Amino acid sequence: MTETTTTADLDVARLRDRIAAELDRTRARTVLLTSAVDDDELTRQHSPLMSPLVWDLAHVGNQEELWLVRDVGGREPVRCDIDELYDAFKQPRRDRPRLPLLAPTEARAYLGTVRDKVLDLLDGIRFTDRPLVTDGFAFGMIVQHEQQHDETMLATHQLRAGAPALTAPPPPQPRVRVADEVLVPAGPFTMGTSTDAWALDNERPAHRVDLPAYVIDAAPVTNGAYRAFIADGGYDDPRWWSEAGWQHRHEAGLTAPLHWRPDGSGWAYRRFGRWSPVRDDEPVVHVSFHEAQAYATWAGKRLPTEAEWEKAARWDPATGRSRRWPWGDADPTTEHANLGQRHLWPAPVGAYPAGASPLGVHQLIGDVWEWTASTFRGYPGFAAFPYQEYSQVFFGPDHRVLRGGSFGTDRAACRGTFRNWDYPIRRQIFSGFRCARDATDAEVRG
Ligand code: AVJ
Ligand code: FE
Repeated sequence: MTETTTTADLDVARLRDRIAAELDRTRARTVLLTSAVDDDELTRQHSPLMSPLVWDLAHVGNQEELWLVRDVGGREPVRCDIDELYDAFKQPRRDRPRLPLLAPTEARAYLGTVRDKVLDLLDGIRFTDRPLVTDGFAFGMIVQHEQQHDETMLATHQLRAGAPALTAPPPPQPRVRVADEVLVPAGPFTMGTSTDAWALDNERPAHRVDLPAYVIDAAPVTNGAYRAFIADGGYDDPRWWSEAGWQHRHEAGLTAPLHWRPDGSGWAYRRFGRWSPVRDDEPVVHVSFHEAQAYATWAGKRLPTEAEWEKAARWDPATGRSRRWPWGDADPTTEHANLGQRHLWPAPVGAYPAGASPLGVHQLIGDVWEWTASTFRGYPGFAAFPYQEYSQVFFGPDHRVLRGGSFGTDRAACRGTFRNWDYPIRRQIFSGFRCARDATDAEVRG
């Protein structure tokens, strides 16, 4: 009998290698985030908004067990006794520290056991038997899930009161001067995707959206611009705020972004346990949707809809196509965007000229998640896959969409179509924004 290696075999081998590499790279990040502090810091709750770090850790392993070991692999459970503890819908975040959670050592052992089984079953997989494994989707979903919790753990580290645990080099300096605004001409573009193999259900399907001409900020709103809003009494003037925003501003006593404090005549910003002066040319981070919306109104603008954000990020006027990323279809390098926790805060405007979109819109990917005006909804033709609890149960008026990823987002967990969402009052996430406005008649005529 002769054995032949077909192109299909090589493709399968290449996909297996890629999955193993992504799982490995992601686990190294999880280990970094959970070995940087001692067991007490891992098991305490640093904010009622967040889980103890050790909950995120075991939850990541439990999701990997549920989807890859049990569902994809059809194997025996590793630990079916802990499913309930790590079910995010059964355990509200504020109650998690009082649960009988696995201790850090047990959790690490559990993750190791699950991962060994996953690598073992990956060895024999063909990626053709069911939609769940087509093009390695379930593995991609689990990589993204772990990366999302890694970003959540990073936000927990930012909330820790204890000694600094994480370090990274500062982001690059500006290389170009960036314009204030960019005109996006009227016309249709393709929003979402039907072809990106690891895109999640809420990014699907691709559909045409026709937009009138609009103007969008060429960069995220900076600390310097935001300071001007504060200095102008923006937090004390109800004209700029929505009714819900104004009410929240009072109840929560908001006066500046989270992690800011007055510093002489200016402001300081606490980044992962260290105070430093607020730098005017960096995108503002740790603001809520309500603050973003108030700023935009004060500036005579508004927040972009997510369709406006995505057209500015993906639409290529030369071909009419939508790209996967602002710079093209290739995955980001360190030249394109401030992603992946390589730096611990946003990069100044102008630091990533290679990452600009064809229309010249900068820093759409990385630096800060950008609040949009849009509530989180399914696209026309949406179908929940593989479970309703990933996206569908969050559809409705309560959540606003954020786009683009932050300095703490991994490249596997963002792209031009990726949609994040949160409550409009939240700001412990790495959230900023840019503004947009309708184009004037003169601008439309050129
Ligand atoms: C998409 C970031 C809003 O963290 O709640 C993690 C991702 N879903 N585990 C979240 C998620 C299930 C989700 N966000
Ligand atoms: Fe989760």
